[in-house]
Amino acid sequence: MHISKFLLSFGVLLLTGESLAAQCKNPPQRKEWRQLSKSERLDYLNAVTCLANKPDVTGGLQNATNLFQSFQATHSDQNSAIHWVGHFALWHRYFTATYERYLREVCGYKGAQPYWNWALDASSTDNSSMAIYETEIFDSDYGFGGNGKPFREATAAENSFNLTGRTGGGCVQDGPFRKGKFFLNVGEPKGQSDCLRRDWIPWIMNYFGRQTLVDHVESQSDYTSFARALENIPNFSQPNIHGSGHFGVGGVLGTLGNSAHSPGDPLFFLHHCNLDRVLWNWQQKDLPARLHEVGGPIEPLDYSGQNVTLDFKVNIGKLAGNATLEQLLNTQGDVLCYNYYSPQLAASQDVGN
Ligand SMILES: *[C@@H]1O[C@H](CO)[C@@H](O)[C@H](O)[C@H]1NC(C)=O
Ligand SMILES: *[C@@H]1O[C@H](CO)[C@@H](O)[C@H](O)[C@H]1NC(C)=O
Ligand SMILES: *[C@@H]1O[C@H](CO)[C@@H](O)[C@H](O)[C@H]1NC(C)=O
Ligand SMILES: *[C@@H]1O[C@H](CO)[C@@H](O)[C@H](O)[C@H]1NC(C)=O
Ligand SMILES: *[C@@H]1O[C@H](CO)[C@@H](O)[C@H](O)[C@H]1NC(C)=O
Ligand SMILES: *[C@@H]1O[C@H](CO)[C@@H](O)[C@H](O)[C@H]1NC(C)=O
Ligand SMILES: [Cu+2]
Repeated sequence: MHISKFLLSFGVLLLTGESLAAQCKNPPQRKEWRQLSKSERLDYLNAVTCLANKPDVTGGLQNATNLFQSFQATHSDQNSAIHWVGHFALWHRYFTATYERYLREVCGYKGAQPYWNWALDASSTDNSSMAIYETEIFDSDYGFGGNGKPFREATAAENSFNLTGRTGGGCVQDGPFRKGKFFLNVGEPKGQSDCLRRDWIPWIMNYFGRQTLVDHVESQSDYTSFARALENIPNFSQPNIHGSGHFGVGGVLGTLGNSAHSPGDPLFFLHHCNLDRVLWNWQQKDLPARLHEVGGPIEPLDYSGQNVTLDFKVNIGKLAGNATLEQLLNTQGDVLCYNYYSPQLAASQDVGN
């Protein structure tokens, strides 16, 4: 504080530009989708549509044609290096926070990245419950639209895990991201695009999205076991909360169920924001120690090999600069700037003011 006053008084603001920008003031307060007013929901949805109308920044990576697709392509490009690794949660934290920053800085969105807390509606007693899909998340006017229609059979090659209980597979037909209005070019031949697809699988949504499973992840005693509980194993023989939104919504033929191209469904960012909140909750249980702890394999599933360390760098391609895991552990540091809204936090801030 003294230093910046000193520099300001000599008029060398330029020199301090970097450190001034590094301060996190008034972090956006992230809320659950249902905590937003209807007009805030529209502001968010309009900002996503705005991103999809801005130019791509990746140089056409994977045939991306707009800024929304720049994110999808960047994830797709790194798919084989960012899952079942120690940096999984923090790579996706950085990715989601950068999306939030672009919504605000490029598209004038004033709010924070919202999250989707599926555990609020997941049934622990009825795998076939459709309650989650009847929430305002999937609203046509103030949400992300519904299932993909019509139902389409999946071939054996498409459904390599033999998942049962699929309900969709076609294009999303309603809402702001419906067929004819929203286009996905990543992974398609140049000049061609696909629609956003969904393929709801109720048992995965309910069984993988349960609060007891969230509690299990948040109760892990160290980062390495947290990371492992979050992703679990890459098949469907055991549940994992990361899989809930991906396969409960994207199933076998839907965009969100495609491990490389999943950020093509705008719901990806609400799902991953919720997983990030789970990490944040876990960190809050033992701050400041958990601002300085990472672990888990550098190579996917390589549990006997090298582990990530605090100075391990991740990159999100052309979207932003590289960052260390230690920088990404702090949501209000020199790289990230956001917070999770809680009534308790708001109350204490009111008292403070
Ligand atoms: C839901 O499905 C899973 C996987 O088949 C099963 O293990 C679990 O017991 C089911 N839960 C309920 C409440 O039926
Ligand atoms: C799916 O079914 C096929 C054909 O029955 C079988 O060969 C394959 O091993 C099954 N895959 C899984 C992951 O169960
Ligand atoms: C991009 O388009 C080209 C030309 O149609 C095609 O050969 C290529 O496979 C596409 N790239 C991806 C990642 O799908
Ligand atoms: C699922 O993965 C686990 C751990 O990698 C493995 O032990 C198990 O056999 C797999 N199950 C199926 C059905 O492939
Ligand atoms: C990586 O971490 C695991 C779990 O803590 C540990 O068992 C393993 O020895 C570590 N690997 C190396 C090379 O240190
Ligand atoms: C960021 O990391 C990537 C991948 O390791 C590397 O190719 C690139 O040069 C780095 N960029 C900067 C600015 O350090
Ligand atoms: Cu991912």
